[in-house]
Amino acid sequence: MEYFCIILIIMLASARSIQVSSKTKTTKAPIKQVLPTNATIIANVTAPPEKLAEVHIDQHKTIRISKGDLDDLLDVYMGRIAENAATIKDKEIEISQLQTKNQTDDELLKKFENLTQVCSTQNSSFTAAIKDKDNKIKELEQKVKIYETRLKRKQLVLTELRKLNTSSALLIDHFKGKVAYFERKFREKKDDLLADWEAATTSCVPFGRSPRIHLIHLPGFLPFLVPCEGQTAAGPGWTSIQRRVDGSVNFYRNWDAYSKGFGKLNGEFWIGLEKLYRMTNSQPHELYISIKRFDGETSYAHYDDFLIGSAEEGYELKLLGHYQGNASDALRTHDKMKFSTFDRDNDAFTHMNCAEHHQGAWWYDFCSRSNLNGKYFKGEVDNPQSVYWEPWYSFRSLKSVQMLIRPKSQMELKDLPKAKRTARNPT
Ligand SMILES: *[C@@H]1O[C@H](CO)[C@@H](O)[C@H](O)[C@H]1NC(C)=O
Ligand SMILES: *[C@@H]1O[C@H](CO)[C@@H](O)[C@H](O)[C@H]1NC(C)=O
Ligand SMILES: *[C@@H]1O[C@H](CO)[C@@H](O)[C@H](O)[C@H]1NC(C)=O
Ligand SMILES: *[C@@H]1O[C@H](CO)[C@@H](O)[C@H](O)[C@H]1NC(C)=O
Ligand SMILES: *[C@@H]1O[C@H](CO)[C@@H](O)[C@H](O)[C@H]1NC(C)=O
Ligand SMILES: *[C@@H]1O[C@H](CO)[C@@H](O)[C@H](O)[C@H]1NC(C)=O
Ligand SMILES: CC(=O)N[C@H]1CO[C@H](CO)[C@@H](O)[C@@H]1O
Repeated sequence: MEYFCIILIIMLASARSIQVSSKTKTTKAPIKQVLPTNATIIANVTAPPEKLAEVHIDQHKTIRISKGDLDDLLDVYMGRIAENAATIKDKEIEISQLQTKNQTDDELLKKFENLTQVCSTQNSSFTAAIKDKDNKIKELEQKVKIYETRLKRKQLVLTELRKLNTSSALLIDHFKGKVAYFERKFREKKDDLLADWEAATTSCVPFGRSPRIHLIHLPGFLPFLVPCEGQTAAGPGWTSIQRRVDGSVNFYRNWDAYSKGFGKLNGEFWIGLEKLYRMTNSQPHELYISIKRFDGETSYAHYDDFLIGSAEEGYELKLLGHYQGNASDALRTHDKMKFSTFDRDNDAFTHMNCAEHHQGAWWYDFCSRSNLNGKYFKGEVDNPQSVYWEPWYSFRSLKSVQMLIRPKSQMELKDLPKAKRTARNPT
């Protein structure tokens, strides 16, 4: 160090043009101001000064330097200078590099800023997107909740339905049972009906004393119901064809009604002329009429033949047979007469409607000695419109009447009353 300082002093003293670049930064600026900062100039320093130099270290010491010494020193010094110049160059490069770096830093900063901006833009867009997604998630969650509630409700409904289903299944079982029951019943009933149908006979004879309503089946004619009568004085196997008991049924009816029949089979009724025609034509029949006054007296009229003509024949009373009884033969005058109603005047009178006159319907001739389809009076009256049997009780109203028929052949076989009658007849 000491040696370097000495060189410096020499240089300053001997040649002012020689520039010295110190390694310290403090000396750099003043040198720069004086000398151009170019290493090439420094190279020119190589030119040695002509005179020798004397260096006074202090008052007592003086160092004499020879030219040769100086040259050596100069060599060393020049080497140092070159080194320094190289260093400076390095520094300059470094600085310019730094400057470029500053520039690149700027760019980087800008880029960073740009990036930041881009990032923040992206961030905000991402944030927005996230918010959107969040909202959508919330929406979905709400929807899920709604669906959950709906599902719960559906499950409840399903449970209810299952319950209902089981109860319906029970009901169905119940109804199946019922259906089976009714099917069985129907089969039984059907069998009954079929049995009835097959057993249906042409008269009440097979039912004997059974006083029930039975089915009668005549060839070529639809089966029909009739009240069988087996418990009167007339004996068993009779078919009731007309009954008057209380006036509950109106008997003042037209031809059609008398043809078809009307009333109630277990009360007052008229069986119908068409049926009478069919029955009495299927086989020979007998007729038994029983009548009763309001005072309780009874009587009967029995005819061993009874045949009614067809509708074309006006349901004519074609056969009446022999009379037998204690009511007297009031029907005889009506033998061979056609039936008459107020709207079908078949009577013997040309200027009189007997049905109208007697308020009934009958085999009227010059009107009538009997009027069993006449007007019913609830008490005894003397009235030609009433239900009367004139030879027995004049035109006085009767309390009850019943007309019965029975196939004759059956009578021969098991007719008990006939035996009695024949026994009683002589008396
Ligand atoms: C330094 O010297 C070189 C040639 O040696 C020259 O090209 C350059 O311009 C000089 N620089 C200055 C600042 O004088
Ligand atoms: C670096 O750049 C900034 C701004 O761009 C500038 O102010 C500064 O002087 C520069 N530094 C150098 C060493 O060039
Ligand atoms: C920032 O980046 C965008 C897109 O990457 C580009 O268009 C724009 O020029 C950039 N700005 C700067 C200052 O680098
Ligand atoms: C992104 O944006 C959100 C909200 O806008 C903000 O809180 C967050 O700091 C931002 N992040 C960055 C890295 O910019
Ligand atoms: C309803 O009941 C029937 C018969 O019991 C059964 O077969 C069916 O699966 C049931 N349905 C439901 C939805 O439970
Ligand atoms: C007619 O005969 C029946 C039966 O024999 C008898 O019950 C009735 O009292 C008799 N009536 C008269 C009026 O003789
Ligand atoms: C390299 C260089 O610049 N050399 C110069 C040194 O100084 C002399 C004069 O003193 C110039 O002639 C050289 O060109």
